[in-house]
Amino acid sequence: MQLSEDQVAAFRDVGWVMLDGVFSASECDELSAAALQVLERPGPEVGREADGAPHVCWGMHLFHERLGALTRHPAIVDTSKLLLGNDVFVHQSRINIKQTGGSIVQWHQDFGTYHRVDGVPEPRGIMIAVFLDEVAAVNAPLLAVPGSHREGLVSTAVIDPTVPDHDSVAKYRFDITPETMADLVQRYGLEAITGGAGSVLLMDMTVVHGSSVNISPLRRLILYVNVCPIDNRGETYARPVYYAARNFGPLVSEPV
Ligand SMILES: O=C(O)CCC(=O)C(=O)O
Repeated sequence: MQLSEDQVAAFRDVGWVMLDGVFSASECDELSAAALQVLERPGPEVGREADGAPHVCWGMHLFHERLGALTRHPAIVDTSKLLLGNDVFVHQSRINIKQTGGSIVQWHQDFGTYHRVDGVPEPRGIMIAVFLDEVAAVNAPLLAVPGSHREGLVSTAVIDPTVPDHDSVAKYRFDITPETMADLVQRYGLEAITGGAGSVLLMDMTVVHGSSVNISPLRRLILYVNVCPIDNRGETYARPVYYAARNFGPLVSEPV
Protein backbone atom coordinates (compact mmCIF):
# COMPACT_ATOMS: atom_id res chain seq x y z
CA MET A 1 0.00 0.00 0.00
CA GLN A 2 1.46 3.31 -1.02
CA LEU A 3 0.86 6.87 0.15
CA SER A 4 0.37 9.77 -2.23
CA GLU A 5 2.73 12.75 -2.19
CA ASP A 6 -0.03 14.81 -0.54
CA GLN A 7 -0.43 12.24 2.21
CA VAL A 8 3.30 12.19 2.88
CA ALA A 9 3.34 16.00 2.91
CA ALA A 10 0.40 16.09 5.39
CA PHE A 11 2.19 13.65 7.69
CA ARG A 12 5.37 15.75 7.67
CA ASP A 13 3.55 19.04 8.08
CA VAL A 14 0.65 18.30 10.46
CA GLY A 15 2.19 15.24 12.15
CA TRP A 16 -0.49 12.81 11.02
CA VAL A 17 -2.50 11.54 8.10
CA MET A 18 -5.77 9.58 8.00
CA LEU A 19 -6.31 6.74 5.55
CA ASP A 20 -10.00 6.03 5.01
CA GLY A 21 -11.60 2.65 4.37
CA VAL A 22 -8.52 0.49 4.81
CA PHE A 23 -10.31 -2.36 6.60
CA SER A 24 -13.68 -3.79 5.55
CA ALA A 25 -16.60 -4.23 7.94
CA SER A 26 -15.90 -7.97 8.20
CA GLU A 27 -12.21 -7.34 8.96
CA CYS A 28 -13.23 -4.85 11.65
CA ASP A 29 -15.56 -7.48 13.14
CA GLU A 30 -12.79 -10.07 13.13
CA LEU A 31 -10.28 -7.71 14.74
CA SER A 32 -12.88 -6.56 17.29
CA ALA A 33 -13.63 -10.15 18.29
CA ALA A 34 -9.91 -10.83 18.75
CA ALA A 35 -9.44 -7.62 20.76
CA LEU A 36 -12.40 -8.32 23.05
CA GLN A 37 -11.05 -11.81 23.69
CA VAL A 38 -7.62 -10.44 24.60
CA LEU A 39 -9.17 -7.84 26.93
CA GLU A 40 -10.48 -10.74 29.02
CA ARG A 41 -6.94 -11.70 30.04
CA PRO A 42 -6.43 -11.53 33.79
CA GLY A 43 -2.80 -10.39 33.70
CA PRO A 44 -1.04 -7.08 34.37
CA GLU A 45 -0.97 -6.33 30.64
CA VAL A 46 -4.63 -5.27 30.98
CA GLY A 47 -5.38 -1.85 32.49
CA ARG A 48 -8.79 -1.41 34.13
CA GLU A 49 -11.32 1.20 35.04
CA ALA A 50 -12.21 1.75 38.70
CA ASP A 51 -15.10 -0.73 38.31
CA GLY A 52 -12.77 -3.41 36.93
CA ALA A 53 -13.80 -3.13 33.28
CA PRO A 54 -10.79 -3.43 30.96
CA HIS A 55 -9.89 -0.39 28.90
CA VAL A 56 -6.41 -1.11 27.61
CA CYS A 57 -4.24 -4.10 26.84
CA TRP A 58 -0.59 -3.55 26.05
CA GLY A 59 1.27 -5.94 23.79
CA MET A 60 -1.92 -7.13 22.10
CA HIS A 61 0.01 -8.48 19.11
CA LEU A 62 1.80 -10.94 21.42
CA PHE A 63 -1.46 -12.45 22.65
CA HIS A 64 -3.51 -13.23 19.54
CA GLU A 65 -2.50 -14.49 16.12
CA ARG A 66 -5.03 -12.23 14.33
CA LEU A 67 -3.62 -9.17 16.11
CA GLY A 68 -0.08 -10.32 15.35
CA ALA A 69 -1.05 -10.58 11.68
CA LEU A 70 -2.43 -7.04 11.83
CA THR A 71 1.10 -5.74 12.48
CA ARG A 72 2.16 -7.21 9.12
CA HIS A 73 -0.67 -5.60 7.15
CA PRO A 74 0.61 -3.47 4.23
CA ALA A 75 -1.22 -0.41 5.60
CA ILE A 76 1.03 -0.65 8.61
CA VAL A 77 4.31 -1.95 7.21
CA ASP A 78 4.56 -0.34 3.79
CA THR A 79 3.33 3.07 4.91
CA SER A 80 5.57 3.32 7.97
CA LYS A 81 8.61 2.09 6.04
CA LEU A 82 8.01 4.80 3.49
CA LEU A 83 7.56 7.52 6.11
CA LEU A 84 10.49 6.42 8.29
CA GLY A 85 12.86 5.47 5.47
CA ASN A 86 13.86 2.12 6.97
CA ASP A 87 12.54 -1.26 8.02
CA VAL A 88 10.38 -1.06 11.14
CA PHE A 89 9.61 -3.15 14.22
CA VAL A 90 6.75 -2.95 16.75
CA HIS A 91 7.96 -1.07 19.81
CA GLN A 92 4.54 -1.31 21.50
CA SER A 93 0.98 -2.25 20.65
CA ARG A 94 -2.23 -1.81 22.58
CA ILE A 95 -5.98 -2.11 22.51
CA ASN A 96 -7.84 0.92 23.80
CA ILE A 97 -11.56 0.62 24.43
CA LYS A 98 -13.20 3.77 25.71
CA GLN A 99 -15.77 2.47 28.15
CA THR A 100 -18.76 4.70 28.72
CA GLY A 101 -17.91 6.88 31.70
CA GLY A 102 -14.36 5.51 31.76
CA SER A 103 -11.03 7.24 32.13
CA ILE A 104 -9.48 10.11 30.24
CA VAL A 105 -6.01 9.99 28.71
CA GLN A 106 -4.01 13.01 29.82
CA TRP A 107 -1.97 15.05 27.35
CA HIS A 108 1.24 13.25 26.49
CA GLN A 109 3.63 12.22 23.77
CA ASP A 110 4.15 8.49 23.24
CA PHE A 111 7.81 9.25 22.58
CA GLY A 112 8.02 10.87 26.05
CA THR A 113 7.80 7.47 27.72
CA TYR A 114 9.59 5.56 24.99
CA HIS A 115 12.60 7.84 25.35
CA ARG A 116 12.72 8.42 29.10
CA VAL A 117 11.73 4.92 30.24
CA ASP A 118 12.45 2.55 27.35
CA GLY A 119 15.56 4.32 26.08
CA VAL A 120 14.43 4.80 22.49
CA PRO A 121 17.11 7.25 21.40
CA GLU A 122 15.45 9.45 18.80
CA PRO A 123 12.00 10.88 18.09
CA ARG A 124 11.53 8.69 15.06
CA GLY A 125 8.50 6.44 15.08
CA ILE A 126 4.83 6.26 14.24
CA MET A 127 1.71 5.62 16.29
CA ILE A 128 -0.66 3.75 14.02
CA ALA A 129 -4.30 3.64 15.09
CA VAL A 130 -6.78 1.26 13.50
CA PHE A 131 -10.32 2.44 14.13
CA LEU A 132 -12.68 -0.50 14.65
CA ASP A 133 -15.69 1.72 15.39
CA GLU A 134 -16.69 5.03 13.98
CA VAL A 135 -14.82 7.67 15.96
CA ALA A 136 -16.81 10.88 16.02
CA ALA A 137 -16.99 14.06 18.05
CA VAL A 138 -19.47 12.32 20.36
CA ASN A 139 -17.47 9.29 21.52
CA ALA A 140 -14.23 10.78 22.81
CA PRO A 141 -11.98 11.01 19.76
CA LEU A 142 -8.25 11.48 20.02
CA LEU A 143 -7.42 15.17 20.45
CA ALA A 144 -4.06 16.28 19.11
CA VAL A 145 -1.93 19.38 18.60
CA PRO A 146 -1.12 19.66 14.88
CA GLY A 147 2.54 20.43 14.26
CA SER A 148 3.59 19.63 17.83
CA HIS A 149 6.01 16.98 16.56
CA ARG A 150 8.23 19.92 15.55
CA GLU A 151 8.81 20.67 19.24
CA GLY A 152 10.62 17.38 19.83
CA LEU A 153 10.33 16.21 23.42
CA VAL A 154 8.20 18.59 25.49
CA SER A 155 10.56 19.10 28.39
CA THR A 156 8.09 20.03 31.11
CA ALA A 157 6.30 16.68 31.15
CA VAL A 158 6.17 14.84 34.48
CA ILE A 159 4.77 11.61 35.89
CA ASP A 160 1.92 12.77 38.14
CA PRO A 161 1.41 10.33 41.06
CA THR A 162 -1.83 12.07 42.08
CA VAL A 163 -3.84 11.28 38.96
CA PRO A 164 -6.54 8.64 39.50
CA ASP A 165 -5.10 6.27 36.89
CA HIS A 166 -1.54 6.41 38.27
CA ASP A 167 -1.58 2.77 39.34
CA SER A 168 -2.32 1.62 35.82
CA VAL A 169 -2.09 3.64 32.65
CA ALA A 170 -0.39 6.73 34.07
CA LYS A 171 2.45 4.98 35.86
CA TYR A 172 4.80 5.57 32.95
CA ARG A 173 3.03 8.46 31.27
CA PHE A 174 4.73 11.85 31.30
CA ASP A 175 1.79 14.22 31.44
CA ILE A 176 2.25 17.56 29.81
CA THR A 177 1.66 20.45 32.18
CA PRO A 178 -1.31 22.81 31.70
CA GLU A 179 1.08 25.74 31.06
CA THR A 180 2.90 23.91 28.27
CA MET A 181 -0.39 22.72 26.84
CA ALA A 182 -1.79 26.26 26.80
CA ASP A 183 1.31 27.50 25.04
CA LEU A 184 1.24 24.71 22.44
CA VAL A 185 -2.45 25.13 21.70
CA GLN A 186 -2.08 28.88 21.41
CA ARG A 187 0.67 28.42 18.82
CA TYR A 188 -0.56 25.35 16.96
CA GLY A 189 -4.27 24.84 17.72
CA LEU A 190 -5.99 21.62 18.71
CA GLU A 191 -7.94 19.11 16.61
CA ALA A 192 -10.24 16.15 17.11
CA ILE A 193 -9.30 13.19 14.92
CA THR A 194 -12.40 11.46 13.64
CA GLY A 195 -12.92 8.75 11.07
CA GLY A 196 -15.04 5.80 10.05
CA ALA A 197 -14.61 2.22 11.22
CA GLY A 198 -11.82 0.67 9.17
CA SER A 199 -9.79 3.83 8.82
CA VAL A 200 -6.16 4.10 9.86
CA LEU A 201 -4.38 7.02 11.47
CA LEU A 202 -0.62 7.39 11.04
CA MET A 203 0.73 9.82 13.63
CA ASP A 204 4.28 10.89 14.41
CA MET A 205 4.89 9.54 17.91
CA THR A 206 6.05 12.95 19.11
CA VAL A 207 2.67 14.60 18.50
CA VAL A 208 1.03 15.78 21.74
CA HIS A 209 -2.34 14.07 22.19
CA GLY A 210 -4.91 12.82 24.69
CA SER A 211 -8.60 12.04 24.95
CA SER A 212 -11.48 12.90 27.22
CA VAL A 213 -14.13 10.75 28.84
CA ASN A 214 -16.64 8.93 26.66
CA ILE A 215 -20.02 9.87 28.07
CA SER A 216 -21.86 8.41 25.08
CA PRO A 217 -23.18 4.84 24.95
CA LEU A 218 -21.20 4.37 21.73
CA ARG A 219 -18.25 1.98 21.85
CA ARG A 220 -14.90 3.36 20.70
CA LEU A 221 -12.45 0.55 20.06
CA ILE A 222 -9.04 1.42 18.62
CA LEU A 223 -6.01 -0.82 18.07
CA TYR A 224 -2.61 0.84 18.22
CA VAL A 225 0.60 -0.39 16.64
CA ASN A 226 3.56 1.83 17.42
CA VAL A 227 6.54 1.21 15.18
CA CYS A 228 10.10 2.49 15.13
CA PRO A 229 12.78 2.13 12.47
CA ILE A 230 15.18 -0.72 13.24
CA ASP A 231 18.02 1.74 13.91
CA ASN A 232 16.04 3.36 16.77
CA ARG A 233 15.55 0.65 19.38
CA GLY A 234 14.78 0.80 23.07
CA GLU A 235 18.00 0.30 25.03
CA THR A 236 16.94 -0.03 28.68
CA TYR A 237 14.71 -3.11 28.88
CA ALA A 238 13.24 -1.37 31.93
CA ARG A 239 9.65 -2.44 31.37
CA PRO A 240 8.02 -5.81 30.68
CA VAL A 241 7.87 -6.99 27.09
CA TYR A 242 4.19 -6.11 26.72
CA TYR A 243 5.13 -2.44 27.12
CA ALA A 244 8.36 -2.31 25.17
CA ALA A 245 9.79 -4.55 22.47
CA ARG A 246 12.49 -7.15 22.80
CA ASN A 247 11.96 -8.36 19.24
CA PHE A 248 13.51 -5.90 16.83
CA GLY A 249 13.00 -8.07 13.77
CA PRO A 250 11.78 -6.06 10.79
CA LEU A 251 8.12 -6.40 9.94
CA VAL A 252 7.53 -8.04 6.58
CA SER A 253 4.41 -6.94 4.79
CA GLU A 254 1.90 -9.73 4.09
CA PRO A 255 -0.27 -9.12 1.03
CA VAL A 256 -4.00 -9.22 1.79
O1 LIG B 1 -7.17 6.01 22.56
C1 LIG B 1 -7.08 7.03 23.26
O2 LIG B 1 -8.04 7.65 23.63
C2 LIG B 1 -5.76 7.56 23.67
C3 LIG B 1 -4.72 6.52 23.67
C4 LIG B 1 -3.37 7.13 23.77
O3 LIG B 1 -3.18 8.29 23.63
C5 LIG B 1 -2.26 6.29 24.01
O4 LIG B 1 -2.45 5.11 24.37
O5 LIG B 1 -1.12 6.78 23.86
